[in-house]
Amino acid sequence: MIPVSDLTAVRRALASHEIETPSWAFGNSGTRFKVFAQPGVPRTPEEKIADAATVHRFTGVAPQVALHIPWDTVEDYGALASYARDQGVRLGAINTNVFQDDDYKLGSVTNPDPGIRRKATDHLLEAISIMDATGSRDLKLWFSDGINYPGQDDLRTRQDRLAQALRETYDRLGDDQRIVLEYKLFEPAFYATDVPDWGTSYAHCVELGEKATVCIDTGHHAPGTNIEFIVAFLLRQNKLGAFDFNSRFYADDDLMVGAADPFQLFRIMYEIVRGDALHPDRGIAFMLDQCHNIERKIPAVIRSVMNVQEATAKALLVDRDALSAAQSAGDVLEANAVVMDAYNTDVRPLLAQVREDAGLDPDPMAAFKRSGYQERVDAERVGGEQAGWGA
Ligand code: AOS
Ligand code: ZN
Ligand code: ZN
Repeated sequence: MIPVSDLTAVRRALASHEIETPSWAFGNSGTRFKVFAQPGVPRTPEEKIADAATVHRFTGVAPQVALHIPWDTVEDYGALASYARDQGVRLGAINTNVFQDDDYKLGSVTNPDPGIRRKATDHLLEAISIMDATGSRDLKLWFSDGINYPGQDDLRTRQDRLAQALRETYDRLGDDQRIVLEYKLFEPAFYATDVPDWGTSYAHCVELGEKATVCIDTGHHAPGTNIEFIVAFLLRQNKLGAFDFNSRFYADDDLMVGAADPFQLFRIMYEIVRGDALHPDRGIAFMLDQCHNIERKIPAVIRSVMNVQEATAKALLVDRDALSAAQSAGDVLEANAVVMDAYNTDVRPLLAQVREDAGLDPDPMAAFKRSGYQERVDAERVGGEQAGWGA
């Protein structure tokens, strides 16, 4: 592990790391079986932003909140951006929604009906206009498109339709804007999804150009997939744009990141550190994409942010010189020991110190609990919104 005397750089890296929270994590959500409504959930996009700002106030590393359109539709997006600024946060990725409309039963941008493809692409273009108003950099694209049965539609033609919609969308991007294209193995389509894996996303992004990059949702792979390999590969190609962090035991569970497999999160963050891609200037968006169906939402997001920080701190503690010496010497056990030493370090005191240095409470969970924020919004907000899932 890195000697204590060298911790300044680690502390600096941790202080500059940024994690983006999703507006929908603060709303009611559930499974297809039941949505358990909670008191105090936001009724408006502004209230979601206020909750995200609360997470930032206690953690100091979550200054950006992602929106989902149309769940976060407002009249004036410029005004929403200044509201966010007043709360101490910025508006982040604009997530598009071409999956929650009866028209999209057979797909959105890959639908056999050209009229429906037009409607879906127009939504993506509208999202870029929203980005113009909010100052957002990232257009987050996730397509639920796919088919349930062999023969239902032509796999190859659907790729052509996808490429066409992506091209039109890409050509509308401003200089400082980009597409982050997410993939997902299955669900809601059960036989073939049109963007099922990182290779498909990567190939479309390469074809589009440098303003298109891949988004890795950690819950969207087959069990056993080596996600850190994907991270290393895409970083090497300059094609990793974003993460949707969450954790899963079975499929796309959208549980708190780092809850199911903190070791996997550490391995992912190690590749980020190894690729020198932690600093916000490097352009990787570390977003959360989670639903808190039964636990209270704001503390769950605070816990998730802390889980990412803990994995990151451990990744930063890997003694890279010792590791590379062991690797060059072919010392398998020593190389593995160097990595495991860092993983097995209790980094909570280090993170408490980083927070104190930033003028924050060393224990964000306890500080939030003491603040009375939850009780206040529980009393003030009646009739909170459903996030959009699990209706
Ligand atoms: C869906 O499974 C994806 O994770 C998308 O990122 C989706 O848009 C997100 O969950 C927010 O709705
Ligand atoms: Zn996602
Ligand atoms: Zn998902």
